[in-house]
Amino acid sequence: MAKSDVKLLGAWTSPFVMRARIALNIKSVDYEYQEENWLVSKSELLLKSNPIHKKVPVLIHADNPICESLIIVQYIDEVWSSGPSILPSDPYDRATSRFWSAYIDDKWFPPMIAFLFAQEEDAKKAAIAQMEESLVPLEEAFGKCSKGKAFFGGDRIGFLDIAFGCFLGWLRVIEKVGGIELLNETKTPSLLKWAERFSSDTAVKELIPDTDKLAEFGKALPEFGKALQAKMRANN
Ligand SMILES: N[C@@H](CCC(=O)N[C@@H](CS)C(=O)NCC(=O)O)C(=O)O
Repeated sequence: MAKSDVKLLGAWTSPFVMRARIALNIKSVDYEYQEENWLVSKSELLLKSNPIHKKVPVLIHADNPICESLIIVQYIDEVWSSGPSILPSDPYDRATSRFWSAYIDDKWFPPMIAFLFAQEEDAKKAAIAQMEESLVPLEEAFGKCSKGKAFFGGDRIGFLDIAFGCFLGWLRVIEKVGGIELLNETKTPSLLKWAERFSSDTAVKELIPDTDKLAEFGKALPEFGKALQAKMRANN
């Protein structure tokens, strides 16, 4: 596949974009990468390729846009079947992976983004409590999905590893600025060790942004959240 046939519209701060990039790395796909500054302005190509949500990532393959990170990962897995599989081969394991990936987006991501957008200490505290709560079932799911192996996906990184591991950069920022340990020996010992393994995997390690650089970017988010809320109120 020629490089020009595959293009990814992304943003270095986006965990969702990282999902697509890890999947492309696992399959050794050569691709063109276009960085979008989604906080400030969006390219014509992004608006044309994802007119519904206007969000990154968008994978453009042979001129066809594919949107939504988990759909992109599944697409990559199906199209580049020569590399290692990302989704489990067993239908029940596949269904379980999809269930937990939806759980991550429904239960982990909302308090994570609420913390980053929060302006008040109380809102931050509430978000931390919700993040901690959401990690407990995930620790248990790791035991079941990994079947005693290194990753959710078994011996190597799979769908669920990508779905949750993409958030480790922001998780570390929250741990640092919040002075907390979201992953710890007491409540999430398996996830704590898994996070180390995941972050040092060759398909991943160059993609996780530096914690301080990401934290610096994070400082703009509460202001952005305010503007976003004002825009939503104006539209109602
Ligand atoms: N559910 C989407 C979420 C993607 C998303 O939220 N992308 C953010 C960057 S992290 C974005 O492009 N935001 C632009 C906006 O909200 O206008 C996915 O999984 O791809």
